[in-house]
Formats: sequence, structure tokens, C-alpha cells
Amino acid sequence: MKILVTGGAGFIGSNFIRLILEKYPDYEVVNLDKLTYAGNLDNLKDIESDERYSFVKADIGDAGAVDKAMSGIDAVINFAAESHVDRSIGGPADFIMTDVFGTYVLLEAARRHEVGRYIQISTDEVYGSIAEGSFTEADRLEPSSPYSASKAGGDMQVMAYHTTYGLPTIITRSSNNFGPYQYPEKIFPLFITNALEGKKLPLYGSGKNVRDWIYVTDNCEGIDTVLHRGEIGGIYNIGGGNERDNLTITGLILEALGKREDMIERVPDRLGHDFRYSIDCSRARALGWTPAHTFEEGVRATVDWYVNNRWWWEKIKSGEFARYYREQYGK
Ligand code: NAD
Ligand code: TDX
Repeated sequence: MKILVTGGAGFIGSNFIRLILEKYPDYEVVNLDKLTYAGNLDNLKDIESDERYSFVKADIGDAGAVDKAMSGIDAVINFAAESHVDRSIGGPADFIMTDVFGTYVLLEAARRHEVGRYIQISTDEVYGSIAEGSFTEADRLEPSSPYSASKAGGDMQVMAYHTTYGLPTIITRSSNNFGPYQYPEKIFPLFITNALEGKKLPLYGSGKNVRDWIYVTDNCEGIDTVLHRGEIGGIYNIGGGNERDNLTITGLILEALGKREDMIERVPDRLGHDFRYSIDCSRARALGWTPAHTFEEGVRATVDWYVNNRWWWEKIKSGEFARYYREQYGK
């Protein structure tokens, strides 16, 4: 199989490419990525010289570049997105351009080239917040942030292309990923690296908001399962079954690093902050997929990775990230 991975220089996409090349010796992967602030070729340093891998620097909204990259492709997996909720609150335009318009450009090209599978990587955030119980794939979309609204817009286009043109699409909606190579704007890598640098950990609002956490390679295995065995036109929730509130996450990180709770700094809440995400993953599990890591194993592996890979995150934190953080916190 020859797979076009878009957004493969980001967190989940790079972990996915590594998994595919390891697991399938006869597969080829083309990685198309714009290299925004979140795209980082350091994430793929260990596989960049693999002859089954190639890289194209392009925007998924660029129809010409996408059309060229789609030639001879059997399956497309679209990870490319603006992915950070806080940045979407600061300015939604890029989110709409990439997550909605970019998705449309990919769908058009996939249709023209008659690709065998188009997999859209979406998120549990499209369902919105849920006080009790868990969302199934049949639930209505009620996104809260410009980010989740743009992801929902992308999902709607994917569903329309399946219904209208018969494009062989599948959507995955995963919960919060954590693990190696995550840009340090997200809570896990931000709090681990801040603690290692002796900086405060900015906890939003009450700290009681709940997310379901999945170790990144478990999500990648889920995507691989869906790619090979998922039902065309289907939607699959992929979650870890590890619901924890943010204060608990913060405590676990500090404990793993042997740091004290006084490193926590309470800061004003995120606007429109969803209180709880929870998804029912029985559809994905019925395909034979199940997460391989317990939450505790995932936390240990994640903390160890950032402790042992300062080369990776120190470069980021002294670059674009420093400006972003100053704008958020004035320091
Ligand atoms: P990320 O921000 O780490 O990476 C996004 C990648 O997409 C980067 O390499 C970036 O350069 C690239 N990109 C952005 N705009 C582009 C464009 N216009 N054209 C080409 N490339 C572009 O994101 P991530 O955390 O790896 O998330 C990957 C996907 O998974 C996203 O679609 C996101 O919505 C979804 N998702 C993420 C999580 C999570 O917890 N991180 C959970 C559920 C779903
Ligand atoms: O500094 C922080 N302090 C804090 O309390 C940050 C960055 C986050 N938080 C809270 C907000 C959330 O309740 O931690 C929780 C997780 O925040 P993020 O890491 O920003 O993730 P979230 O907003 O839940 O979204 C993530 O998971 C779903 C990804 O960024 C999305 O791309 C994905 O769709």
C-alpha cells in the first residue's frame, strides 16, 4: 500500500508514520506537511532516510500540490490541522482554512484520483461536553470552540463526500493523546517541561475539567485497525478509557518528577472550557482493537521521554513557543 499521510510532521502523524513503517515492510508513506509552528521534521529524524518514506512540504489547501501528491496513492490519512484550542480562541481563521477548507481540497483530490480509502482524523471534541455517560458515533455534534467547530466542519464535508459521491471515507474521533513528540503547548508536555525548567504549571480555572487520555501509539494502532478493517462510511471513536481531571494529571506529573505542588499556578479559565469529554469506543473494540498501555504506563513513558529528550523540546521552547507563551502569560 502507498499511503499519503498529511500533517505527518506533527505529534500524532509522526508517531503514526513510525508505526506503519515498522509494522509493514512493503508499505510506502508520503508525508505532506506545511510545517507550521507545530510541524517539526525532528519528529521523524530516525526514519527520514528510510527509502519507503518521502516528504512533500505543502499546504493541504493548495489544490495543485495536493493533486500531484495524490497520484498513485491507495489511502489518504488526514492528520493535518490547526490543533490547539487556545490558539483557536485567539484567532479562528487558520483553523477554518486548514480544518475545513483544507479537508475539502483533500476530498476533491481523493475523489478525482479514486483513492481506495480516505481516513479523516477527527476528535471527541466535536461532540462537545457531556456531564454524564459517553458519546457514541451516532450522537449529534455540538462543538464549543472555534477549533472543535472547524473539526466538525471537516467531518461534515467527509460525510457529504461519502453520501454524495460514494468516496470510501472513514472518520476516527479520538480522545486526548499524550506521549512523545507532542508540541509543548498542550498540557502534558507543557507541564512536564515547565516543571523540568523550574517554571510554574498554569492550571486553568478549577482544575476539575475532565479529559479521557489515550497513549499516542494506542491511537495510532486504532487508526491502523480502522484503515485495514473499518467499515467504509463508518465513524469510530478511539479513546483510552482513562478519564482524569486536570488537577489529577498535574499531581501525577509532579509526583513522577519528584516536584512539589507549589509549582502549580492557578490562572483564569479557558473561554468556553468544555467540562468533560467521554466517548464510547465499543465500535472500534469490536474490530479487535484495544489500547495496549495502562494510563500509568503511558504517564511513565511520557515523563521519561521528555526527561531524556531535552534536545527535542528545548529548541522548540526557545523558538516560536516563547513568543506564544509571552502573549499568554506576559512572561
Ligand atoms: P499537531 O498540531 O501536533 O500537528 C499538526 C500537523 O499538521 C503539523 O505537522 C502541521 O505542520 C500540519 N499542518 C497544519 N496545517 C497544515 C496545512 N494547512 N497543510 C499541511 N499541513 C498542515 O497536531 P496533532 O496533535 O498531531 O493532531 C493531529 C490530528 O489529530 C489533528 O487533526 C487533530 O485535530 C487530531 N486530534 C488530536 C488529538 C490530540 O490530543 N492531540 C486528539 C484528537 C484528535
Ligand atoms: O496550560 C494549560 N493549562 C490547563 O489547565 C493547558 C495548555 C491546558 N489546560 C487544561 C485545558 C484542558 O481542560 O488541560 C486540558 C487539556 O488541554 P489541552 O492539552 O490544550 O488539550 P484539549 O484542549 O483538551 O485538546 C486536545 O485534545 C483533543 C488537543 O489539543 C486537541 O487537538 C484534540 O482534539
